[in-house]
Amino acid sequence: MNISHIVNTDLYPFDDPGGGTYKALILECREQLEKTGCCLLPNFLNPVALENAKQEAIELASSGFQMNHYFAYDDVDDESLLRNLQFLPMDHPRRFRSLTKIRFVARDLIGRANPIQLVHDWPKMCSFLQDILQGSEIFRNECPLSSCVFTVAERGELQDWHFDGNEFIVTVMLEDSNEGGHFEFVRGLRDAEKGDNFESISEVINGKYPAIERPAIKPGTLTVFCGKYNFHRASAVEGDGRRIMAVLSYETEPGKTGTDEYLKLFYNRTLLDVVGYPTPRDN
Ligand SMILES: O=C(O)CCC(=O)C(=O)O
Ligand SMILES: [Fe+2]
Repeated sequence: MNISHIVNTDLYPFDDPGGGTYKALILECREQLEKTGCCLLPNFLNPVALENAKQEAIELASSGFQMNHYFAYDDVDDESLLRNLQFLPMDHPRRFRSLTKIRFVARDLIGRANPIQLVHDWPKMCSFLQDILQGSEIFRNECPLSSCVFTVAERGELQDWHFDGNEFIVTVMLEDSNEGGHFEFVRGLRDAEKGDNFESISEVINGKYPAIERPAIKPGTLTVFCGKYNFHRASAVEGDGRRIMAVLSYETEPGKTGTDEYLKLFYNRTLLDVVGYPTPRDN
């Protein structure tokens, strides 16, 4: 399958950066990111590509790694003496444990022809991301396990409130759970200089924050989200539906892969477990 069969290039002509449609798209995406930290590209995948990508994700779901882990919401090592958690009030958000209970299908399990793999590796994705984020150069994450994965959540499964380590994340919704399984976020609760807004974070965690954003994300939609400073979660799936997301990673430096510690946690494997990686050289 060629990329023009996979991506709706009429709506999203990433291969025509000089054209009016592309220029208008970039302005629109920048505006969305500026306003909300999140930008949605509905119908990004063509229907056949969406169906193919989803079918493979469904077939692979049971081979994925079932994660069931509580994180600190800011993902800082709990045991670190520097955190002095014992001196914090019992209801302080630093004591909150954010549950990730979801299945992760690593990239090396996914067929090379899967539309999502082709989208991840499409060089125009990097130029598009660079154009909308207007920062440094963007590179693909090169990890054979974590650069491009599926997450699968069934009833009661979620990725609770957190901030990401990475500046931004790219997702493509493959299947919508119908009930629950919402992507939700709140802007601006973390500031690079001022730190975290503990009061509002507490409200969010306790279900008391009045203005949580919950964009309607339909299957086939590509989302770019700046998760480093915007508090977010994928809420618990309810009912019999299933939520399947493709998660695509990009970086501001070339050649990045997941660390062994991170890969072990999310995939129960490390780079040493990937057959043929790194590609053997002749000498
Ligand atoms: O599944 C989603 O919608 C969000 C995923 C997410 O927050 C993450 O992978 O860090
Ligand atoms: Fe996240």
